[in-house]
Amino acid sequence: MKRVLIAMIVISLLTVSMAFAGGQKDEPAGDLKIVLLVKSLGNGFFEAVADGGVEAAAEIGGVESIYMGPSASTAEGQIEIIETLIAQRVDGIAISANDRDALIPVTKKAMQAGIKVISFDSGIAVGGRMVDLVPSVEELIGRQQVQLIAELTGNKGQIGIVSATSQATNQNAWIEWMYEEIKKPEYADMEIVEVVYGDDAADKSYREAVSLMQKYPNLTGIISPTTVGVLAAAKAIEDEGMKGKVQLTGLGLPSEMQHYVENGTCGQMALWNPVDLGYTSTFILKALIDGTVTGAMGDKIDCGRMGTIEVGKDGNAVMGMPFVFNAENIATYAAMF
Ligand code: RAM
Repeated sequence: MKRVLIAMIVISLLTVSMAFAGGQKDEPAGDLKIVLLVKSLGNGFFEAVADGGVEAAAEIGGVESIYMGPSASTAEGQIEIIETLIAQRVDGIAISANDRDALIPVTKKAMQAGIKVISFDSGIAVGGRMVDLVPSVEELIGRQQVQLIAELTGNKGQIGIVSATSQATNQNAWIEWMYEEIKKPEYADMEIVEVVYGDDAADKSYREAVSLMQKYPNLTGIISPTTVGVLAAAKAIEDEGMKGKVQLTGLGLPSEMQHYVENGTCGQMALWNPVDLGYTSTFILKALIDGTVTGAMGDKIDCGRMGTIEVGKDGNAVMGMPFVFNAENIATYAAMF
């Protein structure tokens, strides 16, 4: 159903572009067009983000929320879409970036054309966007991942990381903090042996998790800070007969991971609410489009049910704290996202 909706939105956007191309620019202005451009389509996390965009658009009024993304998590795919959006003269774009630097020339071009651009979830570097909305403090997310796996392995053994793409801003930042956290004396018997990249594709993440377990027969745990990766790793652990031997944590979508959290394959994991990310991004773009804020440090943006978000240094804005899910509480959250 969601896919059909996405296809319809894409078609409606194409129609808009054709109308513009046909020289009908003088028609009365319709709803503001706010695009949520995600790393790739087919990811349940981003579909929940899209739900938040639609919710905010309905609440604000006069806003059309448009969900787009390339078929694979590449910067090239996103650049191509942004070029099209510039030609279509949309009003705002919120991007979960596949590369923090590679998108800058095209997002600068978009901003010069009067389009408001923010990054969310996975950031674009300063200069390539007006605000960067992160779900939570990067340091806290990274350190927490190590703490969660340590509780499951008894602070012992070899840990592998199944990440998203090698260029992902968000995963790379969190992994840096994991390496910092693991330096603490309480983790003296625990080491990160390798980071592998599943590219937020289910099949590649699965294969990488299997290879990791084969390469390191004494592996005690996997951290997968991506919703696609952690789901694939859970399947791989069970298929390889490693349940109970290899512990698993990560950043997982409760609706996708409920089964594996309840049966103990993934003892505990964390995440924030992706619906809130799409919702908040839409409110931030609306304020930038209206000109009530510019994304400067100290700007306070009214974000509906999320309250006021304050822009910090370098245009950074932080949404909230991650939740931790375990067998006791996952069912409640699985019904939400
Ligand atoms: C995946 C994506 C996304 C990340 C989540 C945790 O869905 O990589 O960017 O925030 O995992």
